[in-house]
Amino acid sequence: MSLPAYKQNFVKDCVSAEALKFGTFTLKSKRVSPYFFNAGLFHRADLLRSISSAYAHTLKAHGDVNPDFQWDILFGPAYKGIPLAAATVDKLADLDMEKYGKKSYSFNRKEAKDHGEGGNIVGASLKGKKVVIVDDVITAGTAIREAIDIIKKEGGELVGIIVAFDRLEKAPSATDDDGTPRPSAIGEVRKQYGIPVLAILTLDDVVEYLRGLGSEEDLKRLDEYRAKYRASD
Ligand code: OMP
Repeated sequence: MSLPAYKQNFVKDCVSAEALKFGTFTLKSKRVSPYFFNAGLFHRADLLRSISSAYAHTLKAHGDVNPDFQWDILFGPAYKGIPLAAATVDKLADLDMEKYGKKSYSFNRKEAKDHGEGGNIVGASLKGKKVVIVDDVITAGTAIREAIDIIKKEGGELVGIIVAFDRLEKAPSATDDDGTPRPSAIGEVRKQYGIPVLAILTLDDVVEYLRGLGSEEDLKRLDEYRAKYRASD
């Protein structure tokens, strides 16, 4: 099975920008990973276009086969999510102006503002609106749960989440190495909120892309890591 063109383009750009690196990396969870995805490197104009159009294609592809997936606002949690949400609504409008031209973006302030227009949200008000969160990576789920709380507090309805990369690994815990199957933080969020959590790329996509292209050694280490930490859903 080959990857759709938008995934192939994105994974190529990830590798050339070194946003996807192979080696030895210690994660926030203290796991030692043979690869790391760093969405912060997509700051150059051509790369911002690449990641935002990949988010846009992923959202559109999901919406095309799930007509019930209706939303009003892309919410980019401060700070990393801010440019991603803004650039992605722009790309969606390029893909289909009629369908997406009136969609909005918004984001939270990290510091509450008590003068001028006040409020903690910049961009579209979330009140009574259907909201999709745009984020980079979810590993333990700490950051995404903060964003979910903000949306609830502002009176929005969370209808979906999109991330750039799904590592497909079980949520970190003290019993990490005992071989017990556990869901990923993404799987837990899907179940708890009953919403789709979409990803442009997953670890499986990367392994598929690298077969025949990447180094045998990188692939072997990825396979071993995948087998050890693979989430049960
Ligand atoms: P949590 O879901 O709160 O653990 O947040 C995910 C965080 O994991 C990101 O914000 C990064 O700091 C970090 N991360 C990556 O960005 N890329 C990876 O490939 C792996 C991690 C990680 O440390 O797990």
